[in-house]
Amino acid sequence: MFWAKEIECMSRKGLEELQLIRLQNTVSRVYETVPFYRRRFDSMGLKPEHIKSLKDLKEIPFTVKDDLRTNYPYGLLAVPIEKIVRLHASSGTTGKPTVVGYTKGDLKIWSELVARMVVETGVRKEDIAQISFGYGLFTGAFGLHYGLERLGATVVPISTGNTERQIMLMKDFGSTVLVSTPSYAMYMAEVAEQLGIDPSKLNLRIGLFGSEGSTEEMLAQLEKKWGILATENYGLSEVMGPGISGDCHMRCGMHIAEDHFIPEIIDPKTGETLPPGVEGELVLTTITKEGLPILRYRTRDITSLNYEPCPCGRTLVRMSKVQGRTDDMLIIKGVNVFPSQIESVLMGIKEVGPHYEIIIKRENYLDVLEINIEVSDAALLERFSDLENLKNKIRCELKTVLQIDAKVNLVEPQTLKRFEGKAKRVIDMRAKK
Ligand code: DLL
Repeated sequence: MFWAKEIECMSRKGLEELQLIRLQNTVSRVYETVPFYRRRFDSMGLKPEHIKSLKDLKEIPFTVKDDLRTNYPYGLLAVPIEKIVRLHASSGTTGKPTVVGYTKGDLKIWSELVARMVVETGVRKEDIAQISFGYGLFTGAFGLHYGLERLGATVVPISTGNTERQIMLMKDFGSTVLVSTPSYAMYMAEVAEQLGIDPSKLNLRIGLFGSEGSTEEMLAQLEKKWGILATENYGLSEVMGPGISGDCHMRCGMHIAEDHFIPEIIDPKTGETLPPGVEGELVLTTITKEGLPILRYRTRDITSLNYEPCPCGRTLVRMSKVQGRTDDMLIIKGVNVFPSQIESVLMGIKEVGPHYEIIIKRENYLDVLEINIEVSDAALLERFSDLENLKNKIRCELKTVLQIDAKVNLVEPQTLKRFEGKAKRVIDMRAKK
């Protein structure tokens, strides 16, 4: 039930005392060892000893992804490179990736935190965990791998791809836990069905899904298809990787490992701190990292924090599902639209499947939102009036939620692109004009 009960169920007062000591240590350390932070602090007249309470965290300037790029590859490391035993990098779509380095101590904590996170969902050492994340510079596979091994579970490091083989081995090995993106889990279920295997009859009991957003509706579909408890976890490479937060078995928000990270929610426009419960951008400060400590990192992920005690008994704050990223919010005809809002509507309509594509174009200087979505049953495409009714229904529901019109194209099952890693469902063609 618990991995480290004394921490996971700690009183807020005790936790804050621990956080303050660790924060002060981190601030002093980066001031001494990372010229980037020292320059910033000096230019503001800020000294490590000015951080007297957790409230003083606000005095520290934000760190953003560009700071990692500017200091590429090793400029933000707080230890000499000889002390770094592992490098990972995040897959930026443009320019140089952001590089993160881990000391032996960092790797130990990382595996402990992932072990803690998977135990929260109900994973135990008797489980057989199939890791269907891509192994490589991406933190997902190695992060879960060492955490699950730390717990004592049997790890199957199958990586992504060759989906038919994934299903065969899942069956033969009797895998009980699946680690993947939610979109890949959905695709794997489809491949199993094509092979004549009912995924819910396999041995899987828990899904550990992360690395991309998923709606409640998508998780509910995964639960039904696979006959599992579908849980979600969150993380980002700049701060550590997976293990920063994850669902417990109650599935009512992802507990953040607050003994290692201090979360804040800010207004992404003004940078002002927002109160608990209010949605905004998540900012994280690491308080135990040795290799790459990071102060007030702007994640760009939109979420909110809930400090109410959880029915599971844990006192660690819970973050809500990530609503989207500040940089994936689309502005269509002047209206703010998150792809997750579209997914929620589509997943609620039983005649269409979970595979879709969002296309934004500009026609005659006007934005046009177009959605391609697979119907669940190809026979529907033959029945013109049913098809039109379904399109109208989807259009109306989208309009109610988004306040804008969308063009809906219903396409045959299994014709849209499938994803083995993070899904890319939005094609914004406006920038290309
Ligand atoms: O995706 C770390 C990770 C791996 C987390 C495996 C969980 C499982 P990056 O590649 O650096 O690291 O991408 C980080 O992915 O800022 C979010 O925008 C997004 N993300 C990660 N988990 C979730 C989630 C890993 N549960 C970026 N829900 C983050 C929504 C997520 N978005």
